[in-house]
Amino acid sequence: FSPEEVKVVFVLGGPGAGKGTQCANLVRDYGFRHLSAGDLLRAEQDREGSEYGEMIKKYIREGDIVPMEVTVKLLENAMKEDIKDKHGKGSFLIDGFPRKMDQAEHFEDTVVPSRFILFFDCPEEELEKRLLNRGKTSGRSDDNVESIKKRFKTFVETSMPVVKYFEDEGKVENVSAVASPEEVYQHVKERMEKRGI
Ligand code: UP5
Ligand code: MG
Repeated sequence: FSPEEVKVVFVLGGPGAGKGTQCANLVRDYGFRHLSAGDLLRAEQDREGSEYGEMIKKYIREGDIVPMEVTVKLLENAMKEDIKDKHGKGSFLIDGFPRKMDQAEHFEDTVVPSRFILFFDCPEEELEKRLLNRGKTSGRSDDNVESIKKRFKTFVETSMPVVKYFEDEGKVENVSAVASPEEVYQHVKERMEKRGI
């Protein structure tokens, strides 16, 4: 994809930080297309005939990161599909990706470099409270105490280094996610404007 025509903002933050919630606001107000890597993986897992279904199921329940080839392919296909009728132009919020260093490098080298990273900062106690609450109705196989602990561990050990890497490049907009969704969104909008979106 051409970096002039295709805008990508990575949306990162711990499990339950509010990535999906805030992306919905940005889609409404800025005309982005929202691509959640987790949602794409869950859809692939449930797709009849998928050769990756069982593998994805196992990784998600264990809070592990699915091998990047699968996730990058799903993202790339969704992006291609979206810009097909738009003369190659598009703006994407890539939610929950990249969460491992190899994914970040591979995507920026082979798909398109990101404009910046929107990072939602939230303490674990708050994340756990939100996820357990959502787990009552979400039906997600990873919204239970055991999987949540594993997701936190993966986030700290594997995904935070990615945020650190982008931070060193001056590409991270850090937003505190501990406030009402409306208040958090006010800060998000400020950061979007600051980055000229
Ligand atoms: N909520 C939201 N904002 C709130 C606020 N300000 N105050 C109070 N409550 C708030 O929100 C979570 C819950 O909190 C909701 O109930 C919401 O109403 C409430 P949500 O917006 O859903 O948060 P989000 O950050 O999107 O949480 P999510 O659980 O989706 O984050 P994860 O990063 O854990 O999940 P994801 O779907 O991205 O990934 C799942 C798994 O897929 C990973 O663990 C991994 O196994 C796999 N995966 C890969 O392998 N590779 C990838 O590249 C991506 C995922
Ligand atoms: Mg989400």
